Amino acid sequence: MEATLTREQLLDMYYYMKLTRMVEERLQRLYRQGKIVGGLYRSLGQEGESVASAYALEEGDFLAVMIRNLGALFVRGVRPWEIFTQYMGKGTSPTRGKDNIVHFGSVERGIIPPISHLGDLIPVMAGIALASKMQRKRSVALTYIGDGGTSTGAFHEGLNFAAVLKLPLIVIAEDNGYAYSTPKHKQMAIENIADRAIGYGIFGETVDGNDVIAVYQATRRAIQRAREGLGPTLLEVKTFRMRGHAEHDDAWYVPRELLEYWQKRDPILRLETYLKEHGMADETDFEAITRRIEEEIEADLQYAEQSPMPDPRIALEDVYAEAPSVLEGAPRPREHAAKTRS
Ligand SMILES: Cc1ncc(C[n+]2csc(CCOP(=O)(O)OP(=O)(O)O)c2C)c(N)n1
Repeated sequence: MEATLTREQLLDMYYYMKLTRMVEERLQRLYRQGKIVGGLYRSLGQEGESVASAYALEEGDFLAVMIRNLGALFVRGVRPWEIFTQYMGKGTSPTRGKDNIVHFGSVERGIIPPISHLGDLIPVMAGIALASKMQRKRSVALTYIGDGGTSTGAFHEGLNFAAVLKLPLIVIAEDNGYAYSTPKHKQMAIENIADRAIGYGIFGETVDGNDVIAVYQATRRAIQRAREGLGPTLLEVKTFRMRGHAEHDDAWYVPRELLEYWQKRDPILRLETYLKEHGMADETDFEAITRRIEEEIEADLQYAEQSPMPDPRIALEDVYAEAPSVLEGAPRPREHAAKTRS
């Protein structure tokens, strides 16, 4: 690791990685207690790339995450209570219980809400980058895609469009070995996803995704090129998903040796080792950060647990149109259901 980051910045990234891991651990418990609405998708083992790439952004830039980029949201100012309430479908969640997981946006924080369809975020973020260019702003748009997602049509169309118009778009392609249970070699005939950049005439680079300093520096280079008008970057990060696709998947298809190999390259442990070897931090510092996170999580989880489930009437609010007048004075969904049952 070649350092250009200060001790404070490195410890800051450490905090965000640890926060991601500990929040996801709590989510796992909530999932097993049956308190989560829907599935739980963990980023265990790949927290580093999300945190480091988002950390490289500046105010005014735009970010859109996928299910395994919780760390990037935290860097942008999202707090654990927002994640807990989202996953629990509570009325106090950012989407007021209308959606779950990381499917929410926040214009003030430059967060564009994601879409479940793999690949579709690339043209959306190309559009955000186009708007930035047309308004002569310095903003860049950054988003993520898994190795499986890079085989979709939308990914190719979006990236090609961004390439032709030289848009300030940065796509982090995560090679985490598997797209659900499909190993990478069964869905693409190349070793490095970044090689695809050649086909679009854009800059491509592959970095060690579990080395936060390397990811941060590569993202900074991509941002600089984007701001200089040199167009998009396809930045590939090599990492590994240490759990199944979601909590319902026991990942039986992943060989144990592969997990052991990546366990030794855990991004959090690696940063700890780096900081210790360079005399920048010791166990006491790591413990203090962990304690701080524990307290933050406790308070936020308590709030989430005590939050009410959403009022069904809000399903008609914040949609594209006002509720049709025919619904005015109509019985509320629950009253209506009670009436029709009797
Ligand atoms: C177009 C499309 N096809 C299939 C799915 C279902 N699906 C959701 S996640 C996933 C696997 C994604 O693998 P990858 O892109 O490698 O990301 P990872 O989960 O490894 O981070 C699939 C098949 C989807 N959401 N969209």
